[in-house]
Amino acid sequence: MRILLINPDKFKKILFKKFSLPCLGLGYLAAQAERAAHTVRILDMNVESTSPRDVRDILTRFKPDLVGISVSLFTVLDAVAVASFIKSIKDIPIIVGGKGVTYFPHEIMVHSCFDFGQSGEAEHAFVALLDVVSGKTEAKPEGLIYRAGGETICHGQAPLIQDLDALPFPARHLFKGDQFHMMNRKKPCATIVTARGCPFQCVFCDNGGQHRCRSVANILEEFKEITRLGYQEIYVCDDTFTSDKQRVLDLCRGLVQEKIGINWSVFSRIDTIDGELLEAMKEAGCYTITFGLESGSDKILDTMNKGITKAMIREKLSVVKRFNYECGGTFVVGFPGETCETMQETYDLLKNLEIHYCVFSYHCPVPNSPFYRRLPQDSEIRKRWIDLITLRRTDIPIFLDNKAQRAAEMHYRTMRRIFYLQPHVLLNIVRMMIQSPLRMKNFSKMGVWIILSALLQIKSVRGVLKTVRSIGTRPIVKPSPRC
Ligand code: B12
Ligand code: SF4
Repeated sequence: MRILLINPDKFKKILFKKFSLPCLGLGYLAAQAERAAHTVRILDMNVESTSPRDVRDILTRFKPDLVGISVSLFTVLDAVAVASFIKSIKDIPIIVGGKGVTYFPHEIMVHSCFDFGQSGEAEHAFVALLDVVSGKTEAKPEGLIYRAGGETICHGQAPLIQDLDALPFPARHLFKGDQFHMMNRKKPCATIVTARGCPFQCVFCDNGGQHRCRSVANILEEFKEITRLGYQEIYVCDDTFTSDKQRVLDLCRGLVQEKIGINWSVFSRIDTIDGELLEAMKEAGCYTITFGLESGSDKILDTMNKGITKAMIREKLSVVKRFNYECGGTFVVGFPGETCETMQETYDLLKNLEIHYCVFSYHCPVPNSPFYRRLPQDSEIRKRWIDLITLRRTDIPIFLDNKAQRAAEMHYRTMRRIFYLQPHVLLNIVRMMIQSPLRMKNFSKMGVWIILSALLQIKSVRGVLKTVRSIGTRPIVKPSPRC
């Protein structure tokens, strides 16, 4: 069969090349389908310029017998738009998969443009489903979602894949465009997953538990393949790369012995690193580590079940500094239970924090996280997610009321300002830019974009003057509306 796999986004012509990482999930499905002798094309609308006419052209030229669409919790609207457009041109079966389907199998099927859904990690199930659609077999794979007699039927739960080594490597030859992210020194950048799930259980995260690791030999093979394909960097997508120290030490030893010589970046937790590990990773090519720091308040860290403390953050970051890594931290904004005191503790931590960049994200009560699982069945948050998936509303259910939203937004802006307006942070950013022409270009583009979008939001000349004046005079720490 000829299969078109789509990572949906808005229909648009991309004027400036933007950064985005390859969609590994589709790469894995494509590899599995190619192994079963199917022909695959991947359309990543996040990376490729895609107008409706482009989709029409692909349908005419590639002539797919079937379309597979990846639906995250945040892309239902785009997925429905592209699926409906395809259906209006050609009546071919459309299968959806991804987290939006796994968490809301019944709700996603209210959209009649989708013929089948497949929940969970779908490498095996997808190929089995292709056999069902092509009429080779009637045996339905576990996790299949379909309609019969006006009802949506979920055929059990797709099991998690235990033997990750048995999977073919993602079909990277099908990825198009220069794929890279904001912090890359070089491009193109490949992504890799060396383990799925995570051994920890932070309450705001749906990736905790069900941790499965690939063998070191298998990962080394993929590093070699990526280098052979001409990629210049690797972004390791594991949730907590360093959770098994011995595995990482063995991998680093292998990378050095085999002289693979490619730079890579990882996500980690500060309680899983030490000097020995950091030294081995540096020697093996790792140069950026992003840690989930989340908050400067021990009380909030405890409520999050994060298993780290403010003192631990400072102590471990000073060890990281010794090895000269580029180091980032992620923070959660607006976690339930925040008070003026806990926010102030985070502001205090952000001052003189030994890291190069921070990423701040609003707390999002994602389905399947421990936080979400504790909500009552009839909670407003659950209802709002269902409204999002069925497109009765299109706003992501982060805030339930305006007061909480205003407080979180103020907290967000204050954190960003405190961290990024420190001279040593600005100096570090300049150093990071100087190290790489690619970064210089990206950071400048980002700067122009921020200024342009800020200007577009200001409706009058008076507004412009007021904004410019306030940048100079606003106190760095502003009390939130809740205080
Ligand atoms: C790389 C990455 C990105 C890349 C590429 C995204 C992509 N489409 O692959 C970029 C930079 C674009 C990105 C953007 C965002 N990301 Co992101 N990203 C990741 C990361 C690090 C790895 C994803 C990955 O490759 N997983 C491995 C593959 C094998 O798994 P998979 O994609 O789920 O695919 C499997 C199944 O879902 C299924 N499947 C998937 N598609 C399909 C389609 C069909 C037809 C079928 C049958 C099956 C199927 O089968 C696949 C193989 O088993 C994850 C963290 C993680 N470790 O997962 C975060 C993560 C997925 N991202 C996250 C977030 C929040 C975002 C953003 C919202 C960030 C933002 N504020 O903009 C956006 C949203 C983008 C979007 N379109 O949804 C969250 C999602 C939280 C949640 N519960 O939904 C995660 C889990 C990080 C985290 N811990 O918070 N991201
Ligand atoms: S936040 Fe990170 S460490 Fe915590 S459960 Fe999720 S992936 Fe694991």
